[in-house]
Amino acid sequence: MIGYGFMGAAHSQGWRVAPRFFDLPSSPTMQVLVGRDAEGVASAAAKWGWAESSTDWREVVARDDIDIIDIVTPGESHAAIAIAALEAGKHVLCEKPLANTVAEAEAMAFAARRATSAGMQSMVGFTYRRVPATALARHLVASGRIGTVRQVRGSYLQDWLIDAEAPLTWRLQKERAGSGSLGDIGAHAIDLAEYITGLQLTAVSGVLETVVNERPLLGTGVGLSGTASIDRGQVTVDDVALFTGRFEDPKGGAGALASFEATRFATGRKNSLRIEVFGSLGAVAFDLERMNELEFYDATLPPLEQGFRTILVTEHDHPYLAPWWPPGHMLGYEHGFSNQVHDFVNAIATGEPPRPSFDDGLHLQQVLRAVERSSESDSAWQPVS
Ligand code: SOE
Repeated sequence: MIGYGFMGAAHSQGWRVAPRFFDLPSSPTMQVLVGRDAEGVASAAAKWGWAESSTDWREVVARDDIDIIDIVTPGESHAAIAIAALEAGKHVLCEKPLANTVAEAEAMAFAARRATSAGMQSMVGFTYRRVPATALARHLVASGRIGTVRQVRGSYLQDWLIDAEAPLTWRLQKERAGSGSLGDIGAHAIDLAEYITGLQLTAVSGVLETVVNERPLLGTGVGLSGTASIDRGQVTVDDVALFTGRFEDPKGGAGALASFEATRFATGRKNSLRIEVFGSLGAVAFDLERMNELEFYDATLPPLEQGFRTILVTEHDHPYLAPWWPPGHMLGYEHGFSNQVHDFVNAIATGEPPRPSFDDGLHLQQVLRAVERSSESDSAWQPVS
């Protein structure tokens, strides 16, 4: 695994726990954790259960005893690492969003297509597809229980940047993260809306806004001038992304409209990823802050009985639940990462390319670019291409 930040901790838990709950066709070994700071990565490796640590990802990617490369670094290094790993014959799991630009995503998708033909699997880490309630929502839509999709709402609301003095971390720097709320959390809302509806966005219109334009640099207690001033840096990404989208229409019509919000300034909303899909026969609604529940509305019931009802998605018939707990005992944020390991290791064993693929990641990158282009052109509609 390359990287050892927040996703390093989450993915490590997935690799460590999945083999102990799922009957995997082969059991992954947590061999090497890679990071830039030798001391930091060695202590993380010991803490999370990796056999070795290294500061040289190129050396690790070239090793014959390594089969899988899991990339959990900021977006700036996804392309270099993923392409080198695929060309070295490794299976690759890469965190979202796939890349910082469409050009990088195109190169990664090209390398992945070539590697797939050689039996190497690659997947993008949109783990909210691995939450039982979202997989159930997809099943209900795919089986026609809400009829034709008429309208979709997607939002991802957080509030960790409300404090204007919160430091300038890598997520606030375009050259490191590619974009701000749009690609970091808006990407999840887009991917989940497309996953649940089974439809792809074809055009978008939106606006991006940076609310706080400069922040204290990390770790600056004394300014460069030697005084006790705090060095400050420019925020070069969006804080708020608001956009509408048009879905494809399999029947050749106009396609359903969607509205999306992604923000780190929604005071009080800590991690509220919400998707609502409204259809001709019903609706489904999911909120990550209530991740074991799915709201379902069945408009085919007798009028007196109609109303949103809450499905507690903890039955063993529900996706991913069987290896975990008895009904009603709930799953958490971390289970999505073990469910992801299950899906990826099975894809490697069966040779069946997993979703989301790098091509799915490229499409998503094109949606992000279309929103950026729209915001730069007075919110004019832009095609996703
Ligand atoms: C942002 O704070 C963040 O960590 C995203 O980067 C993750 O993708 C999301 O799952 C949780 O919030």
